[in-house]
Amino acid sequence: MSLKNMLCKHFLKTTQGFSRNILKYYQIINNGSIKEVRNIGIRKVHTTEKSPRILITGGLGQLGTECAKLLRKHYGNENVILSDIIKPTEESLSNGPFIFADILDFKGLQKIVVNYRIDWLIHFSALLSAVGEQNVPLAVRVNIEGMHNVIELAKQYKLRIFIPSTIGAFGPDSPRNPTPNVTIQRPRTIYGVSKVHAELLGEYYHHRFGLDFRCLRFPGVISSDPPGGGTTDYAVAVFHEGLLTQKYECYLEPYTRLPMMYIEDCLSALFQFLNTPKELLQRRVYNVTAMSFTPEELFEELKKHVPNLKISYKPDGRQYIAESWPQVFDDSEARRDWGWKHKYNLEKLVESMIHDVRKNSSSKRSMKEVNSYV
Ligand code: AKB
Repeated sequence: MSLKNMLCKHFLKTTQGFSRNILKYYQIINNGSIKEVRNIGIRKVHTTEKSPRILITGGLGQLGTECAKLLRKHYGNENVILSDIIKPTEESLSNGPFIFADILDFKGLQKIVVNYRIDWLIHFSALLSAVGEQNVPLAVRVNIEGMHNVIELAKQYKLRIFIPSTIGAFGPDSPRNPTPNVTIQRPRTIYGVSKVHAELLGEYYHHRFGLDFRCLRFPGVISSDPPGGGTTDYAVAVFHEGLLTQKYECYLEPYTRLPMMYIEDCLSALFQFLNTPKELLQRRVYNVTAMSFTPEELFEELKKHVPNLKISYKPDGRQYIAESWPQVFDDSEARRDWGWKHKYNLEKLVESMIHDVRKNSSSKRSMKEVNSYV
């Protein structure tokens, strides 16, 4: 059996345990190219391979805790180390190791990688688009200097490194509907600039030093955990405030179309991509998305469940950011190369969010912050 064939088998083994998604089954054909053969349903499969030890930076942000839960299910609680500089809640401490890690402290990071024998690094630490504009020097430090530290660390210790990018890595000169994987990128926020920088440096380290750098450009991610300082956050805030008070004041215009994705799809993409054999990757940075909608379309869907919901609009600086971003994201390359497939459309997203937010109503304070942009 050729190496490529073995890797593909391993890919199926490791990703089959995940979610009810459908993965594409690939087969290596004679000339060495990879051909999609059929779709398979996913079952739980036990693999005998050693689990990677994974460090998650910025672990207490919107994606970290849920990502850790998912990875711990697959790789064991002790193999996934959540880290941040923020004080953790009881819940964040309950399922596995949590440690202090400052991404601006290179020596401290080295110590963690050595002491915990880290294999993979998932680097979530970043200031998002709206909050980055309010403190550009801090965004430069966290998003750019911090990224320099983790990428150098990954090179030194031969780690697989995942860094999320975003629709915010595009700008007003980019085609907006649809926005392909490779096109003009001239973002106008420091967040976007830092993400293009991460994409390019990661690709460079991959080609120059063989670094296993992987990056997905996410759309707005919608979860019951509050995001912190993004432009797409209205699509989370409306669930919290709408369900609590039956009213919501939106900071974007009703017609502002943006690509979006439910958290489960986001983590599903991340997990599947992290486990894709490198032979299947035609590139190191992929667009992924699930849907696109405007505030008006989201609120109409939500009103089916909350008929008395009152919406008003008061656009602020985030409108300018949103107007420079993709409206529809073309993720056909991810679908073609490693079988990406989303599960949640607008209807399912709204149903799931109502369920999640009702279950977890602890985030009222943070939602106030989401709506206070200067
Ligand atoms: C933001 O709005 O800044 C983020 C993003 C789309 O990257 N949610």
